[in-house]
Amino acid sequence: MFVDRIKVYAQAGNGGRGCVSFRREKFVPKGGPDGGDGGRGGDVILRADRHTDNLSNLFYEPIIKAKSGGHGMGKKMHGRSAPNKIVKVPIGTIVYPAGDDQRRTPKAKDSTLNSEQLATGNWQSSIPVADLTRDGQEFVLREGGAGGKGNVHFKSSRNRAPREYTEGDEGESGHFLLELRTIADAGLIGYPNAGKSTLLRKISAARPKVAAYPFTTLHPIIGVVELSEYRRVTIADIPGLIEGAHRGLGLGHEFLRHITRCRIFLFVVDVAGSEGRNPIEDLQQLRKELDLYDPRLSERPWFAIANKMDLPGAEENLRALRRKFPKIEIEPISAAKGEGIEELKKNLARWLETAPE
Ligand SMILES: Nc1nc2c(ncn2[C@@H]2O[C@H](COP(=O)(O)OP(=O)(O)OP(=O)(O)O)[C@@H](O)[C@H]2O)c(=O)[nH]1
Ligand SMILES: [Mg+2]
Repeated sequence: MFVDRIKVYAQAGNGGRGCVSFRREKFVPKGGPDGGDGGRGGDVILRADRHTDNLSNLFYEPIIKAKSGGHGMGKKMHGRSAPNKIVKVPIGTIVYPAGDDQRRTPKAKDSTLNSEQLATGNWQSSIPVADLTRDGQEFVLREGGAGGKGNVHFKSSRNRAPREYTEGDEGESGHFLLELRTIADAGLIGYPNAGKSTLLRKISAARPKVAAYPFTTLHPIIGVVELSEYRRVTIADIPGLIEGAHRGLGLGHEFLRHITRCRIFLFVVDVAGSEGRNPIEDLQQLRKELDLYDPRLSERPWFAIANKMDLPGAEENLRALRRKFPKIEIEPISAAKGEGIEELKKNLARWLETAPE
């Protein structure tokens, strides 16, 4: 199962209670107070992890709780501090507050957000508190409570046998919406059956399913492409788009947010028009869908990949496509036969070098 958006409830651990206790020793009739402090409650922490590719672990456990600290004990012993609860999330996870029950509003310093990184989407109005973009990056979602004080702290010249102590602080809690926006260098955009997954299999070790029916790919898949010994880039394959995708037709729009953070777009068309389609219309329609989804995405550098060059009619259609889009670089390939792939990789390196970060 692939989960890329989920609401969770986080509850950090409470601090342990301080202890009331007095020293009891032989030959020391009135031992002073020796109640220790409570331990700290555990934090709830999100950690970006490159081996986690979606949020499905939270689907089964949408309530995230950290343990409470231990109570203080006699002989000035501190209660045990609870371990932090660490939840692994995919790189590209964005965190939004999602409830009015939060015990504190997120502090400005919490925000790891770079406004440029947060391109677009349905959540423009809601301000995220974190954007986990690097492997191993952590975000303290909710802080555990501090431990209470034991009676050892309350001794004074007037009160030598204090019975005072404090409770531990409550752990913070609150609702959050976690949303994954895949981070990749390039995004493949095309109609169903254009051959996006076939291409990704050819140029990377990723193994998306390929089949001769539409909507074979049901969720985004990232492939790592080795351009040279020193240079590797990531490419995201998303489900096919159809006309009206921005309105939610087909698998639609749901998945367009996964290309909002790609630096360049690669539009894949079936240039042979093998399913009775017209590659020129396909490309125009795909551009339009992207623009309707978010006009800012239209400004991002884009290139076209004319796939299925091995089929009849492809050469002719390619010429027509080039006439229609004279300013756009169009790369002819046959993903199935592996033709034009090396040339495509070379161009990919160049396209990414010139694209803005
Ligand atoms: N002749 C020919 N067929 C191809 C080529 N590339 C892909 N195909 C075929 O086209 C069909 C669809 O390929 P996929 O890679 O699954 O297409 P997709 O764009 O990922 O499709 P969705 O996941 O449904 O959006 C499969 O039957 C492929 O074998 C090509 O270069 N030439
Ligand atoms: Mg596919």
